[in-house]
Amino acid sequence: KHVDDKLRTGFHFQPPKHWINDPNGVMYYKGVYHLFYQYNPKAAVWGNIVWAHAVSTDLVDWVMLEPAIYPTGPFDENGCWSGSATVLPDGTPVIMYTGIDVDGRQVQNVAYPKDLSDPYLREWVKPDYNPVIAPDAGVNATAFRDPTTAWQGPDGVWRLVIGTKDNHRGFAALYRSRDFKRWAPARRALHSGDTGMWECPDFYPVTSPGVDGRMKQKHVLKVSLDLTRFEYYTFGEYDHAADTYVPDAALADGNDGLRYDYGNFYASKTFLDPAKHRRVLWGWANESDSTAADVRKGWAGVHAIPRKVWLAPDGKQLMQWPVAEIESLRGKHVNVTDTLVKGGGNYFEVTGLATPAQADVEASFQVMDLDKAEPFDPAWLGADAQTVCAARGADAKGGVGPFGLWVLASDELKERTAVFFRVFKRDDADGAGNKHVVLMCNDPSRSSYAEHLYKPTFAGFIDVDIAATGKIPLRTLIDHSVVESFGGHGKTAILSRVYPTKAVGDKARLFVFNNGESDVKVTNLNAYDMGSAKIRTET
Ligand code: DQQ
Repeated sequence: KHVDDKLRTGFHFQPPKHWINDPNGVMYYKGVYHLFYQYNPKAAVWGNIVWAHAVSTDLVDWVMLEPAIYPTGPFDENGCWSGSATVLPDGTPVIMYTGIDVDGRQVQNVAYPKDLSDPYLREWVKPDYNPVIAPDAGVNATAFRDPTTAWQGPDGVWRLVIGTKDNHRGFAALYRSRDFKRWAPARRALHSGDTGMWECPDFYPVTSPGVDGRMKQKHVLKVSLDLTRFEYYTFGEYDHAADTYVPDAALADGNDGLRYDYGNFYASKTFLDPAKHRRVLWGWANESDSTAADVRKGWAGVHAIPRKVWLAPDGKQLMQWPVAEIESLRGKHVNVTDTLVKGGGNYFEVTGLATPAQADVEASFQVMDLDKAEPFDPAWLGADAQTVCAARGADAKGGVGPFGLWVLASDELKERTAVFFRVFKRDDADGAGNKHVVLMCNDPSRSSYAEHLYKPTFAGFIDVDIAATGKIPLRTLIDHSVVESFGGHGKTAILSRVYPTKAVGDKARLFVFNNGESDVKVTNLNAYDMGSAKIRTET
């Protein structure tokens, strides 16, 4: 069947065709990164779910292998859903995933590599004693899935959590085992929230040198909310002996929680990369086009660029940055320095790139007249950034901002996706905290001539003290139908899917715009053509 590749990505992970969703069981084993993912081998819609498998030595180029886990027994006859890998102390990796069993129940199964000397670990064996965790009485058997990577307590006992719900309450259910085979539920869940089902939980330690110079260790708990299709995380203290997790008091659960990404990003999972001593985050970005369009194109779903994740030195949030390896794809480079964009609706083109539809842009914007910032409407206090941005899109003139990039822009500028900032003054300044509110937005409302597209505005606040720094840094990865942006050196991320009809391939253009009253200076902008990742299918 024909695959329409016009808007396929050049360096974001996607299989040659068909449907893909959650990243699964990501791990590093003997020099090779393994990425498994939810995949439909037959069509560009969700269904027939198996664990497809790809390997890489650099997180950029991939060898696509045959699916590793697919239905074989009564314990997964109706699908092999999400799960995680754990590397045991003797070096053996084990996968635990959710099987949909003959009765439609969600059960947890394990699988081990057939041949540890195969560097690609192509074949996986499921022991006959599966499932290893079945939903007990009192557990909702149709909402009991997505086991995390396991960790070992000081007592040598393994622990993991499974996402579940009880009516409207989501839970990270805790299980324990000595041998990875017999698992027992803990009396108390690790955490819960009044949010509906918790899918794809992830629980892991992060360490960072604090501003006081002392190392801080926290544990992060991330969950994916199936009702709203967004993820949030908290971090706090995990007591290894008592198995209790207490999020830091300042952090909210649910809708007001912190997010890895304020855009199209779901079912994510991290893994520890022992080779580079970092934690790497993978997320899935769904299409925002119709199912019929997905089927016509022959493909659906991409993965976000793998991101390094760490705790901010001030201990207030996580930071993320695209793994350094993708910079190996950078080609021709253009630079703009100290260029003023006057207030009142001005813009200029960044010229000289061969492939502005496949590019990596790093820019720093200096606000010339912060006094022009409009007061932050008290009605917006407590509102999420998205509400504010939807009310004040990229074309709504402001005091400081909107300014930023128009990416994937067509010749006559009718198609364009805006990635921008807006700065407001806070009147509630009681001496504490920043005196300004900085908003980062993604406005795709003009991104395409095509009709009937889902074009949500996405936005997040950035915790920067603009009065002190004067500048806002932005990095945007442009990849045909992906616009993935990082504001404030990785404090706020927004991934968006867009479907231009004219700003396609070498027709796409890149601009800097300023629709605010205050002048803005582009102190430095580096834009790079990006090469394409090499994807080879092993036959
Ligand atoms: N996708 C999987 C589930 C998971 C959901 C099924 C999240 O295991 O809860 O494909 O996107």
